Amino acid sequence: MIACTRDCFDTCIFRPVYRGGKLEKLVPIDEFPTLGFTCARGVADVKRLSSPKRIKRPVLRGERQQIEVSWSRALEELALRIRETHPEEVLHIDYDGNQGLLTWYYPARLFNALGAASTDYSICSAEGSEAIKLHWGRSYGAMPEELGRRPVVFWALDAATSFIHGWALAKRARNATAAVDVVWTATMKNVDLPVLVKPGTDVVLALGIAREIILRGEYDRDFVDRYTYGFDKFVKYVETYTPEYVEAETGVRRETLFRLVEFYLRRPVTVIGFAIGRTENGGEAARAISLIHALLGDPAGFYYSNSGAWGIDFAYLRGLHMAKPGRVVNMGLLGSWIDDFDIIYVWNANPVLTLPQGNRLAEAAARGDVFLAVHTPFIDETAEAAHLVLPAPTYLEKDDVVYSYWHNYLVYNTAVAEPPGEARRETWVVAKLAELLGLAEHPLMREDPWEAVDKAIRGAGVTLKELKERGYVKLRAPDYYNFSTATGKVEFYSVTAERRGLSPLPQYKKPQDALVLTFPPNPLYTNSQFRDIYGEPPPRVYMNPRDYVGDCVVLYNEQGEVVLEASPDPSVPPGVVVYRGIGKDLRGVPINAVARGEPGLYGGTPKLYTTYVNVRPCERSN
Ligand SMILES: Nc1nc2c(c(=O)[nH]1)N[C@H]1C(S)=C(S)[C@@H](COP(=O)(O)OP(=O)(O)OC[C@H]3O[C@@H](n4cnc5c(=O)[nH]c(N)nc54)[C@H](O)[C@@H]3O)O[C@H]1N2
Ligand SMILES: Nc1nc2c(c(=O)[nH]1)N[C@H]1C(S)=C(S)[C@@H](COP(=O)(O)OP(=O)(O)OC[C@H]3O[C@@H](n4cnc5c(=O)[nH]c(N)nc54)[C@H](O)[C@@H]3O)O[C@H]1N2
Ligand code: SF4
Ligand SMILES: [Mo]
Repeated sequence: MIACTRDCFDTCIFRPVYRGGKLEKLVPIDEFPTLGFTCARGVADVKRLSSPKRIKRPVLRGERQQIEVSWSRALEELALRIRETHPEEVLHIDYDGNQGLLTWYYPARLFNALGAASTDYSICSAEGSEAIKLHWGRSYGAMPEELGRRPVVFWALDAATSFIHGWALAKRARNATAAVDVVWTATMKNVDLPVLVKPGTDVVLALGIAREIILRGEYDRDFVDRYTYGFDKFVKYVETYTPEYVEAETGVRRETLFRLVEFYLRRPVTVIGFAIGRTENGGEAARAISLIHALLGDPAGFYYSNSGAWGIDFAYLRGLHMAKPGRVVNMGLLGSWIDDFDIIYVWNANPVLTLPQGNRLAEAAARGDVFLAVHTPFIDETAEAAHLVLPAPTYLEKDDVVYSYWHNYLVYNTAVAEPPGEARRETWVVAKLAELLGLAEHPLMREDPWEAVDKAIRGAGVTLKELKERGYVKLRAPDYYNFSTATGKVEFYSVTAERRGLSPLPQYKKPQDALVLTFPPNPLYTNSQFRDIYGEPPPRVYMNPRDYVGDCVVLYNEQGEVVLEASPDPSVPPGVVVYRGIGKDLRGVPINAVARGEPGLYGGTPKLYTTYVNVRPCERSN
């Protein structure tokens, strides 16, 4: 068996099919929750084994030329530079290009043993997770089966595009569905109750729903009495979130609000999109939405990320029980710290394209201000900018252990193909580097990577041996009644937040009255991957006919500007600009050159999806 390791809710499980001893295709298993189907990317991965973008040998780039070098030469070059640099001026950037425990997590051990700097891993879901924890003491929620059992609200999530198995479960069950979004996405167009909100105002809508449930006396008194703290203060607080105020701020009319309230009284699951944490007031919205389920007495009623539900010890894999990064930098603020580093080592991520102002990383590397090394299976923008490129196997070419942030199946991935050329896996590379840096005897590096995995998954109730024998194991559902907050209860009024100097109740700050650039998902790509198969995402934005100023536009703000084709599109409301995918403008500048990097208050996630921009038509030179 082998599970897709992409940064994706579904973590599809496949059975490999060979022909003449060679991998022919991957067949999605019929069992729950893969259900015998997959996406356009899942089927393309076999083709990518021989993608023209594959890297087969280490490459060293000088000012004028690039040469293929041996692994020993490549790693000696890197080690020499690291030895000459203060550890805090060495930064590693890694994210979820491959979710394997050995591929993503374990290699950080080397850098922690060294005392190097790390990012805060905030780009995707941290804001929502930390926000929800302020009230619940945890951020995990509903098990996958629930999506087939109950009505579902997709809040800030185009599930039809980015979460196809969750979407299929809800639709096949023929239960009622609702969605809350700022754009008429595929999901919005295909649910029973679509609710269009103005960007960054979800917290007002959620508190308005809470007020109405309380007013109607429809909350679960028994649950509130036994398991919650601060209900009275919450009741008082939401008083001002009247239907009139909700309509004025969010644009949601009273009748629609009431329909959504009635929808909630049917005890749906809310799938809270990670996206919410990337918006203005996003952490506040995640807090407020999760509290609707406290009113309903339904502690498994929302789903955000289940990563924390399985008991996998990610910190142990990264060696944080023994060593800490010398410094931690926020992913959204790359522009502000890039000059502080001499060496940046990247794996499992494409920060030049995917981080706000990632273009400045490429610029710093081009100026020679930073030495950039990248370990990746494919040439991407970060590898193009790098001084040292190291070839990695894809997930089909190495054994690993893979978990899902949605479903509770842990998978032992057995390699189904041979790595090309001299591609070497991540654990091998950090072991070699450790030798060259004199860290091979450090206890973190001495522990065999597989032993580390075995220990890290014990909390999930399974041993590596058992997992390997069985291929995959269904993990137990977590305890929904264990609230590790300051009061040990679900905190409507968060003492946990108050003790940290944060607001105990969700706050609302009016978003700017400006055009908002946002990023609904593209079905052909997972973040920046699969462009070698499907080409670049079109350098185009979609705008409401009211905002449309011509077929070529410049979007600009204090970060910079991008030049894009534009199309009028009535499924985009006035005031919103949509770009689908993570790509580049007409000149090849990353779209994220204008992205908002300002971090959220709780988990530091950049407010990328509420990027304020100005627009002007392109100047034609003919
Ligand atoms: N096909 C595909 N699937 C993917 C990915 C991909 O790139 N392509 N990426 C994967 C990754 S890394 C992640 S994190 C998840 C992404 O999943 P999420 O980030 O959870 O959600 P998305 O499906 O990308 O949709 C986000 C939605 O939020 C809406 N939105 C923007 N601003 C606001 C706002 O202020 N309020 C509300 N209510 N909605 C708003 C957008 O219009 C969009 O429809 O998907 C994963 N799956
Ligand atoms: N404009 C805009 N920007 C965004 C977003 C958006 O919606 N719009 N979404 C944001 C979100 S939610 C996320 S999660 C981030 C994602 O940001 P990233 O994690 O940087 O994006 P990916 O494209 O998933 O990662 C891709 C890189 O991982 C590498 N990789 C893949 N498999 C392996 C492997 O087995 N080993 C090694 N060593 N490397 C591997 C590949 O080289 C690939 O280029 O982007 C964020 N940025
Ligand atoms: S990208 Fe997502 S839906 Fe597609 S194969 Fe991978 S896990 Fe499945
Ligand atoms: Mo993400």
